[in-house]
Amino acid sequence: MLASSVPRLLTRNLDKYFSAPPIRLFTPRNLRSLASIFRTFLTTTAAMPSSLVGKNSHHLKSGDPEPAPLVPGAARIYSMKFCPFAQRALIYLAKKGIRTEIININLASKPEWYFAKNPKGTVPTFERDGQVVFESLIVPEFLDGIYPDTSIISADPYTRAKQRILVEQLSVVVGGYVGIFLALKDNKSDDDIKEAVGKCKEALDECEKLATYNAPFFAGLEPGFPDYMVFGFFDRVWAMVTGTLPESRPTLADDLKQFTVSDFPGCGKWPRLTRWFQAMEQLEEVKASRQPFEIQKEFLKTYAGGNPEYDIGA
Ligand SMILES: N[C@@H](CCC(=O)N[C@@H](CS)C(=O)NCC(=O)O)C(=O)O
Repeated sequence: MLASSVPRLLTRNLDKYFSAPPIRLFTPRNLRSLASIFRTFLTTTAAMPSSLVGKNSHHLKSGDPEPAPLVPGAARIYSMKFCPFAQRALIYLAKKGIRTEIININLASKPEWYFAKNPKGTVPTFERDGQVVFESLIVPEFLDGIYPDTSIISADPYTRAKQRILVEQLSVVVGGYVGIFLALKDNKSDDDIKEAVGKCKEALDECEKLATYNAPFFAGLEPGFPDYMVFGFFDRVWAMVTGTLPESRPTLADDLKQFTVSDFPGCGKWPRLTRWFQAMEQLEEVKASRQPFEIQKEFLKTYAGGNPEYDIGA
């Protein structure tokens, strides 16, 4: 009885199945959705680090041919592995998940064709669909304009203005680390270097006042434009005062003990900045833009020695 009812049940269900209206896969709506998924796949990726392709590619130099033209919609950034200005754009592109080809440029021997894209010969320069934009504070604005779905710059004029002011104020650290760098490069005396380190500490003191305990980031509870624009500068201070300098001038150990590698710049003197730096280091977009400490440190040494090795660690 039971055995005979099984085939009947099956046939009934099969009948139901075959009498159902056919599933139409290739409707115009489905095709549109598929095209959109495919487009998204081509231009963005969910895993942020992989949206940047060629971060450690060889730096192109004078005499090297220009890379092949881009296909429509594809993005490219001209960069240098250790440039904090280029890092602004890399963090931004990674955060927005824009699949971007990185072409590294040897800044000590620039390829001739590069000046046609950027007459100043600086990095970063962004390129897409024949449009070429340089200057590290203008590139992010352009990126938000052409990829508005992932806009980072605030739409509120007051917030935007305040954040730009913060970027200006925090950029004081550039003078801090460049001062030390130049003193090393010119093989200045320990006293001169101590003075440069003192100025760098003053710059960090100023930045410490700008950070708050209310929020981990300069933009608030979430990282934003000011955080992304200045991280590279602090990253260089970190490599300089906790790596390159102590190794080059062990005699300065006392002057450098406030800085620590593990909690940069150092909780004792700059607790808010330290919290900020540590929060930034955890972000995928920051990881995607960054070079490891050892490599940064070694690069700065070659740079201060007058022979920058851009391909170090590649
Ligand atoms: N104002 C430029 C500065 C960029 C800049 O100075 N980048 C450095 C590398 S970190 C550079 O390209 N230097 C090459 C040169 O000046 O010839 C920007 O914000 O994009």
